Amino acid sequence: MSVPITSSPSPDFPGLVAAFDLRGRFVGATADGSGHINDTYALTFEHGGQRSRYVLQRINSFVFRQVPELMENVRRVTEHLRSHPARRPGQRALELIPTRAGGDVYRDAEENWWRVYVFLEGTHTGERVVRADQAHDAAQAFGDFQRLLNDLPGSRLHETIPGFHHTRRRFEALQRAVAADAHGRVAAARDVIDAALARESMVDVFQDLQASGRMPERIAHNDTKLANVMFDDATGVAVCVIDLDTVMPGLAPNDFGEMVRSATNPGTEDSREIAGLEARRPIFEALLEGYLASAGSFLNQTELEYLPFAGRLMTYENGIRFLADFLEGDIYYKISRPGQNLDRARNQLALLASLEAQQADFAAMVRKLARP
Ligand code: GN1
Ligand code: MG
Repeated sequence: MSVPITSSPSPDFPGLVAAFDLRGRFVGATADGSGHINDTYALTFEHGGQRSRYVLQRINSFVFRQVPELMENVRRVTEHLRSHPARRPGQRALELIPTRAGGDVYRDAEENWWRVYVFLEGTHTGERVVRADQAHDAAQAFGDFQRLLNDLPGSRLHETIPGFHHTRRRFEALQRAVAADAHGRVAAARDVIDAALARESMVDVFQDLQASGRMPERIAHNDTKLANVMFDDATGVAVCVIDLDTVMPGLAPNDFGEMVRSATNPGTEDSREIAGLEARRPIFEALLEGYLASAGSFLNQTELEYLPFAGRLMTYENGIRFLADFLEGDIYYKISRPGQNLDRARNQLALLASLEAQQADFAAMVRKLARP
């Protein structure tokens, strides 16, 4: 089995910078971003007395096995979004800087994959949803993202992680991790494992709906947390969706579900304070209103009906993924302390319980707001 790449102490920035078609004098690099997967740096350049910034990322090739295909997706999607006539005024899209060899991605001598985006000046990301209007605007931006990609020309996008939201496979991976107990951690996680295995009835719902033709395949973002939306510093408006590595064929409700998972949580997914944890109802409502404002025009009846379920499913799926990773020795998600993946799993299962408790209320909200 391959081992995950570990962060090298300091990348060779001058060497990397020279591989890309960047103008001006390289001033410096700083670590940036909060993702669990890739390594991200902000690069500063000076050109004719002006400063410009870029985002340099090392793509985690343990997680993303087919980087050239991933980058082909990113290239097609960003170009389509940037030139789409139906995008909202002020809406922006990521822009790749090509390598000097004319490609989208650079492979260094250690076989690391690197890419560079233009830095979105004058914007910031939100780590956590504080106000309902942020949830509304982020959800509208992700709905717009789906809407504009409905007419992406050409072949089907590559599946950058095959079976990413195939919940049955995630469930089976958890079962294998429990059976193997390779690190002797099952005992410590018993309560969470039991809570996860008890919900097996959730795992086939979306794959069955898709197989029966009721839920169509679309292009989904697949990582729709607030940290992946950039807000304009001056106006506060959500102007750009980022982190396009998992953009691929998928189900629209999963993107809404991932927003519910990440935004209705009153704390972060890392929080150990889960006693009395309650999914925030006003945030769910704001997400729903924002998402329907952009995606309401194309979603079918089944997709609409299953929006609340998608919130529970994504919470569940992330929970069992964190749990399996804990049992397998923390090989997938970055951690900064022992037990963090178990805490994340416990947090997600607590959030799930609260989403379940409010299920009827959320379903009624959808029926009220999603009227044609
Ligand atoms: C990972 O890249 P990042 O940290 O935003 C993960 C998502 C999870 C998320 C949980 C490729 O996202 O699926 O929902 O962590 N991405 C991948 O925070 O596995
Ligand atoms: Mg991501």
